[in-house]
Amino acid sequence: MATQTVPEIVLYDLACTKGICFSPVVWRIRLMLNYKRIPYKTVFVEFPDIQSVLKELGIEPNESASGHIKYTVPAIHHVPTNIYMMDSVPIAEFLELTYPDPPLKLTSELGREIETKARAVAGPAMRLSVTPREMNILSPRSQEYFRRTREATLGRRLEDMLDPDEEEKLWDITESNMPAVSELLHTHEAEGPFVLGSQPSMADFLIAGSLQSTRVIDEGVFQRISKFPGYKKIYEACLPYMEKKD
Ligand SMILES: N[C@@H](CCC(=O)N[C@@H](CS)C(=O)NCC(=O)O)C(=O)O
Repeated sequence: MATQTVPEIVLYDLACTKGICFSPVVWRIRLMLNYKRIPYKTVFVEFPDIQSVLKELGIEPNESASGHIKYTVPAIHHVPTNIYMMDSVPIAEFLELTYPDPPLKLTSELGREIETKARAVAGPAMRLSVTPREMNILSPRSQEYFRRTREATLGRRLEDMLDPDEEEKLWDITESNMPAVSELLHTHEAEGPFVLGSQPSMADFLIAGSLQSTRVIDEGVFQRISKFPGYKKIYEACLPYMEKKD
C-alpha cells in the first residue's frame, strides 16, 4: 500500500492552463519547499479569485499609501500551527525559521547586487517579451482580469507590446549591458555553480524561478535569456529543486 505524506504546507499558487507553477515569485517559495523537502500541496487560484480566496482564509492584505488593498500569491497555510500568511519575504523567513535544515541563506550582499543589476539590465526586455505572452497560458477569466489590470498600469494594449523592432532593440541593449551581470554571477565560480559557490541561496532561487516562469510562458524567450553567461548554469544547478511543479 502506498504511503501518503501529510502536507505541512498548503501553497496558494497562480493558476494557468498548463496546470503547473508559472509565477516567478511563487517559484522562489516552491524552490525553497522542494530544497528543504517540506511536504506540501498546491491550491491553484485564478487571478480574479485571489482576493476572495485569501480574504476567506483571514489573510491580511497589503495596503498601499493611497489605500489600495492588494492580495497576492504566494500565500501559505502552515498546517501544524494553523498560521496563514502572504508575501514571499515573510513566508521565506518563516520557512527558514521553522525548517532550518538544510539551511538557505536568504540575503547576501552579492545576491542583492545581482538582483538590482539584473533587474536594471534584463528587466525591460523581459517585461516587454513576457507580459503579452502570459495571456497565452491563462484561462478566459484570468485573461480578462490580466488584460484589464495590466493595460491600465502599462497604458498600452498588450498586443502592441509584441512589436518586433521594439523587442529587438531592447534585447540588443540587454546584450550590451549583460557582461556586468555575468561577471557578478561568476564571482564564486571556482567553488561551485551557485551564486555563493557550492550551496544554493535565495539569490539562485530568484534567478532559477524567474527563468522557469519564463520557460512555462514561452520557450523562445527562455532561450533568449538563458543564453547569457551565468544564467543557464544556475538554472541547471537548481533543476533538482524544480521537479515538483504543482
Ligand atoms: N510582494 C509580493 C508580490 C507577489 C505578486 O506580485 N504576486 C502576483 C502573482 S506573480 C499576484 O498575486 N498578483 C495578483 C494580482 O495581480 O491581482 C510577494 O513578494 O509575494
